[in-house]
Amino acid sequence: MIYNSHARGTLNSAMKGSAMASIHDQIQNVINENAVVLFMKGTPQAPQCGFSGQVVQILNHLGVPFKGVNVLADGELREGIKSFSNWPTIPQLYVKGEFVGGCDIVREMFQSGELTDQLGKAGVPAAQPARG
Ligand SMILES: N[C@@H](CCC(=O)N[C@@H](CS)C(=O)NCC(=O)O)C(=O)O
Repeated sequence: MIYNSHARGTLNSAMKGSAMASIHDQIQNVINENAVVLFMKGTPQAPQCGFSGQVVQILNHLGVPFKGVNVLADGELREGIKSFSNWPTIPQLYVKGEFVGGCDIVREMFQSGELTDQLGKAGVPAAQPARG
């Protein structure tokens, strides 16, 4: 009985590990295939959280095409993106496969002009300057 329960626990945790690996693979594929990816709550057209909405507004203001990934559509994705990035919250912005940050970081980088610079260096020119 004790042995069986231990075996079941081991199997469950192995299954959880493999589901997480699969989610991480899916996340890696999305960020490989799209220069700018925003993991967010809701969609770019209808954000379901103010923090996600702010990052959408900034990217739209800069004229940056991006892929929005709605983490509310999938609980495993919502947790998987946190462990993938080692970042506890959503939204999360990726540019050319690199984690940029969440709402606070993106907003600060936008205000300083650093976001436009980083996008330009990554070959994703913004349509409008950050200041002006
Ligand atoms: N200070 C954060 C704000 C984002 C935040 O606090 N997000 C929360 C509430 S939307 C979150 O993702 N919590 C974990 C969860 O909902 O799974 C940032 O700069 O991005």
